[in-house]
Amino acid sequence: MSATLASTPAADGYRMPGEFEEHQGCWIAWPERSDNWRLGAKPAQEAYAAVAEAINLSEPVTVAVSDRQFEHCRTVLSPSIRVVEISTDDAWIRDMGPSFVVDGSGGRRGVDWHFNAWGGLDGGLYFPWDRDERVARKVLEVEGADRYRAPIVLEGGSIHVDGEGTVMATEECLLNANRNPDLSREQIEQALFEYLGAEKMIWLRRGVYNDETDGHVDNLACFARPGVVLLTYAEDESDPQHAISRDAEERLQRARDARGRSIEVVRLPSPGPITITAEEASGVDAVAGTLPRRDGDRLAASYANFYLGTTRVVFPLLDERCDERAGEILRGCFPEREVIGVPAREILLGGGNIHCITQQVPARREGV
Ligand code: KQY
Repeated sequence: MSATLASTPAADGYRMPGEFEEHQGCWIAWPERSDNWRLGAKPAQEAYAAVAEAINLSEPVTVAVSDRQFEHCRTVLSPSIRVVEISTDDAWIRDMGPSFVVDGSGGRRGVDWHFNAWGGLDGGLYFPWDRDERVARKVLEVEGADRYRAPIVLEGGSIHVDGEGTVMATEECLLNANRNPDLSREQIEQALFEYLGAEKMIWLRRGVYNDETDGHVDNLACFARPGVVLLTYAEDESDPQHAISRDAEERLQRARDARGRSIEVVRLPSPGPITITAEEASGVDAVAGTLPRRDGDRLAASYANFYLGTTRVVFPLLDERCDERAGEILRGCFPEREVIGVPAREILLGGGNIHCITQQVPARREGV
């Protein structure tokens, strides 16, 4: 059972914990739409299954799947992975799922943001999106967590928190006219503070080059822990990603977090540039209203788009020239966790990566 509450997380003493804090589990939604995933989504399903299995060794995974794919999904995944029927429009539970918040007395609730498929009729990625819009509420029903209905359009991948009062996001996404055109920057900040239990905003300018989400921060940077941010950094000055990363690094170096700390930036290599091949593009069904996939288009590849599990970090393998280096950097940042790379090109082809297809359920906290 899940009640919808009229108050806000901040008013009730709840906060969104950092992803590096302990989890109870993780949700993933199963891909199947053939106008986003090539070859009827079969290669993407294999990649999603590998991610689910890798995370399931860190914390219990639940997969949301349509009735059409239930038998197949149930058959290919390990029995210890819970599979539940939930209708979706696509498979990005970071964005359509709830953001969980906790208090210090064992409470756990969820924030259900408004979802408009990354821009609605003004640059959104598909139409309609009403099934995605209901996913957060259904997940909260399954989890038995009460729900806050936040009054703004927001995707979970467009924010990162340090769990100690700081929110990080890009202006490109959150201030985009296709999300909350009637709200000022200050009103958006206020809504984030109320619904995430936070008090300080770090604004980056732009997300990864050519990111179809309008620059989600989770593809560019993330908190490894309070005071430390991992940032995708293109060293090649002729790559448009270089100026974006440099600007983000400068902003982070000037910033102070909610506790007044300065931020240490750890650079991750930028893979590629990686582009779609003609064969890959031709495997995607062309449908009016869905973002087309075209031969030669640059993909928004980034190692920052990883899942930070309780005992394992699961990161995307994207470019054999720098996969190993990315893994080493992550191992250096998370010495107490196992760091595992999973082939992720098929997820990238759909427009995101491992962080975008996952949603952690934090452990309840008591006595804090
Ligand atoms: O990166 C994400 N958080 C989601 C990407 C959605 C892409 C839809 N084609």
